[in-house]
Amino acid sequence: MKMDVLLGLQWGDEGKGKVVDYLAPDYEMVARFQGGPNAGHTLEFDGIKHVLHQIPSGIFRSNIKNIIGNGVVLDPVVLRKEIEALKKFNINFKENLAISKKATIILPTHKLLDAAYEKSKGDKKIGSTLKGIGPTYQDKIGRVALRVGDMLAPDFEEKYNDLVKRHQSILDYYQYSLKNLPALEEDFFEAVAFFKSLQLVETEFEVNAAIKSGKRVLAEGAQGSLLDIDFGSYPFVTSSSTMTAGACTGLGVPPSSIGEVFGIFKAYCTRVGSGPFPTELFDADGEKMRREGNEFGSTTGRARRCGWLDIPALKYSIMINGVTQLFMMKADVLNNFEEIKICTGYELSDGSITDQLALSGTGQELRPVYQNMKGWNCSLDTVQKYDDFPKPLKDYVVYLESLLEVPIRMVSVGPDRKKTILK
Ligand code: 2SA
Ligand code: MG
Repeated sequence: MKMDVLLGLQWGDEGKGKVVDYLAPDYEMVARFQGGPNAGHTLEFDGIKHVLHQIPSGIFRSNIKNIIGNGVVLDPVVLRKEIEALKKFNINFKENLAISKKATIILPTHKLLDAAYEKSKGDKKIGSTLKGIGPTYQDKIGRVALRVGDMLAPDFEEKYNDLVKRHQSILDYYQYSLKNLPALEEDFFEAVAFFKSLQLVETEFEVNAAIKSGKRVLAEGAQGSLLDIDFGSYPFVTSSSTMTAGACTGLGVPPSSIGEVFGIFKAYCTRVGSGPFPTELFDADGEKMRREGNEFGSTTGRARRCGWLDIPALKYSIMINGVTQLFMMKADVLNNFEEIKICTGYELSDGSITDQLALSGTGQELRPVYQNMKGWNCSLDTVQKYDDFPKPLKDYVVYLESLLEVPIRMVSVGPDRKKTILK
């Protein structure tokens, strides 16, 4: 058996949570391999909306083992709050959630550092979620971070104090106030105590054993490929490997064990935070997408930037991830457009046209070249199967498949589990 991987192909918020929830009945294990509390995965069923940050999206199904892998950066305070918020669902966390002892822990000072670094960048700030992601990964690569396994050792507090001392000297340099630290530390140590009641193991053994024994395993990506630390719009990226290869390093699974790669994309584009976005709209159409799509950050509440679908960007993500099946989300957000645009290439400053995405380091401004398509311009409320789709929407799907050269398996026409149309 192989492990399937599910990832966002744009700048995050493609609807990954909904697709994991939809596919979950086919799986016995769902594993997060990167990112941390910066993620916001939204699942909606039985009229209730749930936003998960660090807990894998398989948690609502009692037959699924959920894994937080070594590639994740974990905030104990946020995890505790997430678990407590789900109390009424009677989830057996001790049984159904396993956390890697090799996952890196986010300290309160990592969050302060995140804010200090952003402040120091002025108008060149990344637009970080301020959850401490960048500084924690920095410490991991710098080989000074604390890991989940360290929490179990008798000298944890000593190690904690050593690292905090380092952080304090950096925060002093940035003249960043530490007045909130004692309150944050109180929450942190309470959460550390709570953490010890959870299942903390070497998850690479669990995941590989599951694959070997024929269980179906799904790796759940967070953020999106265009935010990848290597291939995203650097430096306006997150600090982890958000691609298929990241699922290998973030879980300890060999590349030969990867099966299907599910690429999730929205029928248009959004981005939250700073950085290049070639098809961004600053007009009434962009405003309409934001309103209809309720495009506000599910972790920070920030308004998301909106724009037309970008084919070269999607092709790039499909290439670096080896996507085998596509899932198109939020088609219903485009219900009230008479005309829909698709970016098929970029015009460079010398007038030439390219379809190769290069979001950073070229000094080139990418001016999108658009192809216009007729909008379906009607509600999709009564649609129950692909054959019910209005013709312009079918044309949109078929045209995208021809450009992207990967089949679109499913189209989502609303947030609820039921609003999921198989092709
Ligand atoms: P960070 O906090 O260091 O990872 O930020 C670096 C960049 O990555 C972007 N980023 C995201 N973009 C979209 N969605 C994300 N998750 C939340 C959501 C975000 C929110 O689901 O809506 O609520 O604002 C996410 N996480 C990180 C971030 O905007 C920076 O551009
Ligand atoms: Mg999100």
